[in-house]
Amino acid sequence: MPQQPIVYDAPTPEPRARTVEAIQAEILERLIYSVGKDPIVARPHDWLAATILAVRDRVMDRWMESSRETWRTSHKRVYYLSLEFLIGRLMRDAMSNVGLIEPVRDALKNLNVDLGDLINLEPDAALGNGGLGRLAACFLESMSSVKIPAYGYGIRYVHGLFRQEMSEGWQVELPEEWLAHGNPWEFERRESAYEIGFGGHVEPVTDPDGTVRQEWRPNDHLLAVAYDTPIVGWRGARVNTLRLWSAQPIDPILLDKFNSGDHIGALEESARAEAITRVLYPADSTAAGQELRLRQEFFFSSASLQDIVRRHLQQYGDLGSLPDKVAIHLNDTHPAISIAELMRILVDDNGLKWADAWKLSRGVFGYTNHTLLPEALESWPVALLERLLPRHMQIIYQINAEVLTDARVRAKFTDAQIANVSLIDESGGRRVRMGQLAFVGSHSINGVSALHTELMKQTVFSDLHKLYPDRINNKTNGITPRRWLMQCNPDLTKLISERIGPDFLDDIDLLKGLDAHADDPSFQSQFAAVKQGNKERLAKLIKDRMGIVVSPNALFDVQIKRIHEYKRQLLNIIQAVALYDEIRAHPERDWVPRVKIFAGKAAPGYWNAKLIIKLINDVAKVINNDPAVRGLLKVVFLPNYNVSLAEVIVPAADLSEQISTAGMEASGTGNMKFMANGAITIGTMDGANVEMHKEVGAENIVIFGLTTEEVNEKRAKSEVPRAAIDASPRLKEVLESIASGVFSPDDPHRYRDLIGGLYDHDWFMVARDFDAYVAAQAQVDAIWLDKRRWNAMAIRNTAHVGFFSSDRTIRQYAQEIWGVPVASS
Ligand code: 26V
Repeated sequence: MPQQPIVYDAPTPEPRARTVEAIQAEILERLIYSVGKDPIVARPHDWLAATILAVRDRVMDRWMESSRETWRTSHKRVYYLSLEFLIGRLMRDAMSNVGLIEPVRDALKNLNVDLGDLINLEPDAALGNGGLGRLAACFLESMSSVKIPAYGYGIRYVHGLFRQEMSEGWQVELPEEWLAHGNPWEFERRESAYEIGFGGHVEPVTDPDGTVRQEWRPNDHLLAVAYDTPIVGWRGARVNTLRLWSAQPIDPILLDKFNSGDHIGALEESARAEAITRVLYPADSTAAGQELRLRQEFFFSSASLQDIVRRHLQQYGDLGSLPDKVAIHLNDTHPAISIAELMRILVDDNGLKWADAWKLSRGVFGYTNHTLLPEALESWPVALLERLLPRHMQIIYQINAEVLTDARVRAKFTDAQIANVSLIDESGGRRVRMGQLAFVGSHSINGVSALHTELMKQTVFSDLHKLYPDRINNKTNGITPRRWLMQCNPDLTKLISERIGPDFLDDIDLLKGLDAHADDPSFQSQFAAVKQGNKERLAKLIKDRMGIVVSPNALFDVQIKRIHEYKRQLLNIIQAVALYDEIRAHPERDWVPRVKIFAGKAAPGYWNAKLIIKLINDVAKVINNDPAVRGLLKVVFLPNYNVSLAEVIVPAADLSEQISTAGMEASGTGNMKFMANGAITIGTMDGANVEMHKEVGAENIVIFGLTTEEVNEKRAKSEVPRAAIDASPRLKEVLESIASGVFSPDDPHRYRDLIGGLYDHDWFMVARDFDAYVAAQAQVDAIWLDKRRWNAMAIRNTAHVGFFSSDRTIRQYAQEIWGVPVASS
């Protein structure tokens, strides 16, 4: 039985009025009474805070109603556990989803404040590295939009992803301060605080009935305090909660020490606790294996699990109904320790039998894998887990014993197969493999594109897939069309509405109606005019930030994403150098003017990635200042890539670079954002590009390069790339020029090793895909010169993006993994 009677129909005030006058009055009221500023002296940040508070008020009533409805109806709740939520700005998103942009704009105008200025002032919530974190943010918005009762759980990092600046072309990292002016979106919930333990020992305790329980006695404790942010869906369909945990000491001041005069020592515990949620780890492709990272993972997993179990018991009174009422999703393995923590809560704290607990637990968890890169697969030294989480280590051993027995007895696995499925990696020092833990503890394991899911079955999880063949499934990623089309490209949204009517705003598949207009010259010129306007805006940003003048008439060729060798920014910049050589050698040809635009951050410890940024900047300096180029080619590296910058670049792109080595990009989601905004993709058959090729049709995408099988073959043969280089005089010349210091006269050997790697092993197939890439770029030029063809292709890309809406993805998760009913669109 529920522990407390819950009142569902308590009175609430009337919802806030939405007229311009009411909003204007409230912004003023908030400015004076909540921000504490006289309008005469208020600074832009004060107006921003007041406006956010007024908008937030208009989300509150729906927030409470959403929550009450879930209690009233006993619907199943989804909990999305993610160490990253790369949200970006929230104000425009919230205003747009509840239809407040115009009244707020007018209200502010009456107060002599420009809404656009305020929008640009809001800091990005950059609590994520890249694709995985941004996907979590799109999913939150979609879960609200398709009316799924859901919570996002994560960490309230004081510092999000570092700010990137350039110093003589090198990346430098600076701390990011998104909370410097406070955060009007969040509600601190001091009453929702949980104790989190670390270390100590495990004690067997005999209960009065003679059963023996294991009890974990941690020797180190801290508090997890909840901060809630409302996430409103399209047309206010539902408001869900993003609950981020902040670490705080249990005793903020150690009074003994304080009273004995050791004022600094008295604050030690406070500093130690707060360190856990101070900073986001900035690497997204190498598991750093640091203790603080494991502490972060357990801290947020334990707080979330305690919160979920408390809420469930409060409403339902028993744990047997957990899988019927609760779905917990693990966004990669980062929260995988949750599996052991739930077992501990069920068995040790609540006295369930192991087998019953295991069944409940597996019924609750689902796990998504986001990368197959071996260096990114998390594993923790057994000794570290034993020291930090001794009871969890015991539980992991027990889970492993059962899995291995099953493998040996039922599936007759060989020793090699046993070693593959074991949760313990014995190849080096002994380590716990979090992917294996997440797999065996979940009823569903999914990949993020069709190709990636197949590769999961063939590679890292091949033997686990044999043991449990019905668990792996695919859920191709998606993006929210609200942020990535309607909000970031209002002119295109308006144009589409005028042409096919506004119903696509609620049913994105209706964009297919644009197909019928793709060859219509008048629609083509309107579509191109919108693109031109967006390019002018980006050209201005480039001029303002970099002092580089680019022509909005040139082809905007864009690659924006984390810098990684497998993403092959190197291939792109090498092609730029080849083009530079050609333009100078054949000035008489009909060259298509191009602007190559790059942006992205490198992990601070990833040397080659940082060197690639420097190379792009070195090449840019030479090309942009060479009069022989006559402005036909410009190279721009825009610093500090983030969600807000993407929102300006994506609508202005003509060409979307999705050129990863086949088999290495799990899905990509940037590819989908460009597609929505009418860019043409040049890409390999990798990740979700494969499905884009299918959705948009082969004639509307430019595909090149080795396939996954071909890459594997070449790697297996340890084939040396020298033949490919020798066969391509163009490539040879470019590589020699870069390696010999043509672009780095101040340090001629700077790129010797980077380029040497291409001769040596060329793991990422840069050399072997080069000629195919150049040919594909020539094809792009030819299409560009045929404006009608280009425009038709661009329009068809927008028309066929519907499949890549995260609403579709989320509906599939709901139906096929979480067991949650969803309304169709
Ligand atoms: C791994 C690690 C390793 C430990 C240190 C911190 C850290 C942080 C993140 C990651 C996982 C990164 C995996 C990732 O972002 N994968 C991307 O996921 C996207 C969404 O599914 C997908 O579109 C991209 O192709 C994939 O690279």
